[in-house]
Amino acid sequence: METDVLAENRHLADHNRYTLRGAGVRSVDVMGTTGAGKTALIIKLSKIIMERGLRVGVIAGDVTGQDDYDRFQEAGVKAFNLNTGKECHLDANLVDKALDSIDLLDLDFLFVENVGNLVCPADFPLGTDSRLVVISVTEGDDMVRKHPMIFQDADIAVFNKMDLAEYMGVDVERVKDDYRKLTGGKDLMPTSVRTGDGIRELVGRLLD
Ligand SMILES: Nc1nc2c(ncn2[C@@H]2O[C@H](COP(=O)(O)OP(=O)(O)OP(=O)(O)O)[C@@H](O)[C@H]2O)c(=O)[nH]1
Ligand SMILES: [Mg+2]
Repeated sequence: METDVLAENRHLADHNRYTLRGAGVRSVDVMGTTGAGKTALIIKLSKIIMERGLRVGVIAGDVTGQDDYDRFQEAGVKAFNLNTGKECHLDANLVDKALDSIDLLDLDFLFVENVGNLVCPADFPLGTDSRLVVISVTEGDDMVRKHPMIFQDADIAVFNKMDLAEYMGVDVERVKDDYRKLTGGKDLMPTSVRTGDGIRELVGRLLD
């Protein structure tokens, strides 16, 4: 039963990938802990990407409500609201339906903000070109050790709220080291949406 659901999701993810690439839209699934700064980070990245002349859109995924959708719209980022009802993750079927109502020829880059947690989204690829996972120093320094699956699956991992690291007493090097060991040498990307540190490097990774 579970295998069927995951296989069906993978099939629909392939379909979404085909749709997005066919329309010339680059896309990234933004996963991460609740409150790690996914919305704030996407707004910051979108502004820089838009300054470079690309047209950006965001699917704002949440269990319920439109708080993040409103924030994107207020920040001038074209957004589409997507509620899961009670599920703790987006899936390829929900994204497929959302893509039906989006004029993809009007976009060059699409962010998909997933529901905030490090467990459920891991098993459900959406068909985006890449997957990004965001954690922040306010969750402590053991997130990579506790949730290896999502970090193994993601292409890029971001450690946000670096401006607060000192106050939180977080051992940043330990987290970087955990991630390096888990992924066979990949570098965790430290960022601060507040100060802007690490943001341009991240844009570079997303657009390269
Ligand atoms: N100090 C500091 N605060 C940040 C940073 N990034 C985000 N925040 C704040 O953290 C809070 C949560 O940020 P959001 O962008 O809503 O986080 P989120 O991951 O989208 O949260 P959910 O969608 O609810 O899972 C907000 O008050 C942000 O202003 C940062 O780099 N430094
Ligand atoms: Mg959010």
